[in-house]
Amino acid sequence: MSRVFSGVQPTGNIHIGNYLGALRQFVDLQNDSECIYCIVDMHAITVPQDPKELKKHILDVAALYMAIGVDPKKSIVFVQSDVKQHAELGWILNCNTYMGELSRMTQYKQKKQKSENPSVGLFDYPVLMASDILLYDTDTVPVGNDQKQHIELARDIAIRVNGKYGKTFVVPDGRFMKSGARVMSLDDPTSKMSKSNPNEKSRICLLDEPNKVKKAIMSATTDSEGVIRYSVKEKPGISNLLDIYSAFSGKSVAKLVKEYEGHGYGDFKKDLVEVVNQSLDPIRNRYQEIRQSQELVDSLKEGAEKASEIAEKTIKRVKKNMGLGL
Ligand code: AQP
Repeated sequence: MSRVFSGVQPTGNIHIGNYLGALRQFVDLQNDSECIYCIVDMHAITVPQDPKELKKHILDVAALYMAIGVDPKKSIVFVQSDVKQHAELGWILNCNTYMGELSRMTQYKQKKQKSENPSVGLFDYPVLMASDILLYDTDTVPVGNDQKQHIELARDIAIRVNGKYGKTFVVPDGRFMKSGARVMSLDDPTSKMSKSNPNEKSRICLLDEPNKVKKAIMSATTDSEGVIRYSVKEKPGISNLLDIYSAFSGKSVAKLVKEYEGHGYGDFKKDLVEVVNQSLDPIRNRYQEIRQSQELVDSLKEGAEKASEIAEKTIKRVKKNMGLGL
């Protein structure tokens, strides 16, 4: 059985970009793979966090995992900082990664611009991500397109270590969705939808009320041509909405363009509101009950124990191959 690993940061409200790019895959994969899903709180602290908010967001994200259909009986679900081997392997991999490699990471270049005094952790975050993945002998990493460069780095590090010390790590592959791998911002469709955009109308969060979803979609940036056709370059706004519609409805973009021939943006957006709300309804309904339950905390504790067992085996192998410890 192949092994799957992925994680989401507990840094704010999970939006449809996170869902369509990554989370949706988590559910699809758990029937025929051994899945390990993490709430990556140590990644979250690469930028300042309020401790109370962080603690709350950890459980929020865990409850969302379950609400979308991740089943802790089928998959291992846990909080990253509860498994100490992530940090341990992180250090070891730091010593096998080059400054030049990390300096080329586009996400670091973008994020450091938003930070007055970027932390070493922000620079080093892709190495911690490589540790997360390599710790579990992962074959497949379901993520959004924005993580492609980080997956490449994890592969490069694995290949390098295997070359220097003998077979130590499984070399992982990224898994990207055909539709929804890069959902763009509703206010600026040339940049990706993101949790940290100060404009709330730039995104649709999974737990947004139906009316908020409606407002965000109806005010989404389009263009003055008024014709529904797909061209990311010429018409990024309506193309993004077509992608979102396609990802939620399962209809191809070509079919949607045909269906809406002769219709204006208003009709299209109204139908999109319906489609998105219908998909989010069951998630919103399940979420509250799960979030309040003790079972949530219990399954995270159990998940951390199972994850630690696997992680410890990898650490022992790494230390042996590298000549570390007694
Ligand atoms: N816009 C997106 N479209 C498709 N996939 C996306 N992902 C993120 N944004 C989009 C994917 O969601 C997963 C979890 O992401 P994360 O929580 O680790 O952090 P992120 O990529 O930094 O997410 P945000 O929302 O953009 O947060 P900020 O604003 O803090 O930078 C990943 O698999 C990611 O690819």
